[in-house]
Amino acid sequence: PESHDPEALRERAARALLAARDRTRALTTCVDDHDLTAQHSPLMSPLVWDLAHIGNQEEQWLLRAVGKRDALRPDIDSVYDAFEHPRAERPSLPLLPPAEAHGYVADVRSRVLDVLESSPLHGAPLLDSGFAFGMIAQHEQQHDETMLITHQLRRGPAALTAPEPPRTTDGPLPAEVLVPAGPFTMGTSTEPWALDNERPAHRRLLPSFLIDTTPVSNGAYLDFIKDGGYSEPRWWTAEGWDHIREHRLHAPLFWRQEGGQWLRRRFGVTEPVPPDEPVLHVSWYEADAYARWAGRRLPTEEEWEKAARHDPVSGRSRRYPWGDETPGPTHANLGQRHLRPAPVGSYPDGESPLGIRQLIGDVWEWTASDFLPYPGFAAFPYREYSEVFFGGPYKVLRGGSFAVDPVACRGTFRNWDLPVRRQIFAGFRTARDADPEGA
Ligand code: AVJ
Ligand code: FE
Repeated sequence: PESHDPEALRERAARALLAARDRTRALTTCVDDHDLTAQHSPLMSPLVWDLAHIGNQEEQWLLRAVGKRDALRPDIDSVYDAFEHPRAERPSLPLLPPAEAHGYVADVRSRVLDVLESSPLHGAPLLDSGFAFGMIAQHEQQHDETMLITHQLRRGPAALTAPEPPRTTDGPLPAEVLVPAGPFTMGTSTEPWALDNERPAHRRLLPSFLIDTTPVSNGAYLDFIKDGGYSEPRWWTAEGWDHIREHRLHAPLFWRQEGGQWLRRRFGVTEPVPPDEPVLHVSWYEADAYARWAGRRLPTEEEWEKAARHDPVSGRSRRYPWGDETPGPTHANLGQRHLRPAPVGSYPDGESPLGIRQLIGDVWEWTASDFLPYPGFAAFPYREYSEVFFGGPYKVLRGGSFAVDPVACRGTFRNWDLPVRRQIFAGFRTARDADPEGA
């Protein structure tokens, strides 16, 4: 589907970089300098760290590695190295003040656009199809999601607003869908901007399974809460149980109960919990416990990707549930167009061939799987993107949230986080094995 014409590639890269910068600017100009330099949660960096880190990664990869230009600010590399400094200590680093950080990223960008004009877009893995430019646009968009998480954690009046997602639900849907047994192709070797952990394409054989047609809703999750789910150890893994006891968790993050009503805070506004929205801000432990309570389980990463990509007619794996077409506004809730997930059952145009909805967009979906390399994995272009996380305590999330840009979202895209994480825009759907004879 992608053009190999260098001018079209340049255009695509420039547009992706520009879209990311528009988003970054919106997220870093809607609050004052105090809010940009403050640490809103020890789990997050100050917004101004993310801002200059975006520019520093762009300088390192596009100016220095691709453009072979002299370093602009080698003196700040270490301050913006995520591995050198954990998030909690970033406020005490000698960060560029907001005006300097804005100036730095703009300066890097104008030089990078110059590099893009003259850079060959083939002949080396970093250059092929403009990979490095796509990687850096995705990196910026990933930090834009991180910054949106910081905005959600920030106390005080709303700094961001967006229109409500459209109501595109169209009547009752079956609760679950049978995905027949058989092989499918997982991962990709052809998607030009796919990151190293999505590669290479390889065959997987899966038994039949059933998977929820939509993400689990707040209403369904409330049934789990009301049924005493948080005080019943049998629904929880031992670690999950210890974790909710130690931290006294009894509902998703940002929820509170007042006079018998459940309320939740969302970007500075408190509102009743909407029952038909996908549940958000639950940890892997909570998702796993809910599934067990419901007599089900989380889907594996393989099951999720087969549900999202496998076309039973052609036998081919597609880029998205709806086909190969780039996500548009009727396919999925992506790109921070809306600041919440759409009601469960929305986006009929985005459904999979088997009728599974909202696999892409709305909420990241926890899977049962640990974050591991595919057979034939090769770290590219740096070990710290994926490789150093393999085999750690991380669980895989799939599908992307309303905060994810289409450039960083596809049927093969893999995200990962610790099983305790709740501030990320994560929900889940459930699955179960098919009955042996019914399948
Ligand atoms: C893939 C979302 C887990 O934010 O930690 C950003 C993406 N890597 N900068 C993260 C990333 C380097 C990464 N996640
Ligand atoms: Fe980063």
